[in-house]
Parts: sequence; C-alpha cells; structure tokens
Amino acid sequence: MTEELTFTMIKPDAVEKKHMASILSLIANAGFEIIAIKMKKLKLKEAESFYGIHKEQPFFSNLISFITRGPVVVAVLKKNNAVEDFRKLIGNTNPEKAENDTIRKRFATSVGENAIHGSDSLENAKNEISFHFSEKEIF
Ligand code: 3AN
Repeated sequence: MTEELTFTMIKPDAVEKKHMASILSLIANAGFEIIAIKMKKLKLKEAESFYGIHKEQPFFSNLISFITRGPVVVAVLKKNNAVEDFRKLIGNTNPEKAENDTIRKRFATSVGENAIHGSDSLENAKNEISFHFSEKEIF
C-alpha cells in the first residue's frame, strides 16, 4: 500500500453542533496524519465551483446554501491507502445506510446535512487539495 493524501471538509452542520474536535480526534485515532488544516466560510462562487459536478442535480441550490451557511473545516490527510480508508471511516452518504462506528453514522442527520466530506478518488483528492490549499500551507 502506498502513502496517499486525501481531502476532507467538516461541514457547517457538524461545526454548528460543536462536533469539530470529536471528528478530528476520530480522524487522528484512525491513523490519519493532519498535514494541513483551516477553518473558513466558503463564498458562494467557491462553493458552486467546488460542487460544480452536481450543478444539474435537483438538490444543488440546497447544497450550496447549506455549505455556505457557516464555517467549515478543510484539511489534508496523509496515510497509506488514505482515499479508500477515509471513505470507509466517514461511511455512506446517507447516514441511515452508514455502517456503525462511521463518522456519518455518529454525527450526520440526513443525506443533505451529512457532517463531513471525503474525496472519492485520488484524482479528486488532488484537485480538492489544490482548490483549498497552496503548497506552502501543506506540511
Ligand atoms: P459524498 O459526499 O458521499 O461523496 P456525493 O459526492 O454524491 O456524496 O454528494 C456530494 C454532496 O451532495 C453530499 N455530501 C450531500 O451533501 C449532497 N447530496 C448528494 N446527494 C444528495 C441528495 N439526494 N439530496 C441532498 N443532498 C445530496
């Protein structure tokens, strides 16, 4: 297994409910090294661009107003097999279908407000990392 980087974002619902520290702790305890992190409020244009792939979806406008309504925490994580292992740690997009002990099972309330994002491929991880971080912000 090779060492990989993945991207995560703790979403406004989880930040509002004060779950940020618990979620970061689960991530660290699962063996991911946090090599970049910041809290920010996404601008409308930024959110539309980040979720551009979902532009035609009926839930797009809800998704954009949700993700811009409060601060998020974006981070870069390093681990062997990081992309796949992190998707396992966060669980299914729908918290009702998420496996026990996953972050979404514990903290998400619906498909729309599902607490956390994790890149779904190595290529998307690379793009999402460079979307939010400059090289000098990654340690
Ligand atoms: P994941 O975040 O698990 O990769 P995606 O990429 O299919 O899921 O969807 C991106 C985000 O869009 C989800 N995290 C969720 O917030 C939102 N979303 C996806 N499907 C729906 C849906 N059917 N209704 C509302 N929001 C959705």
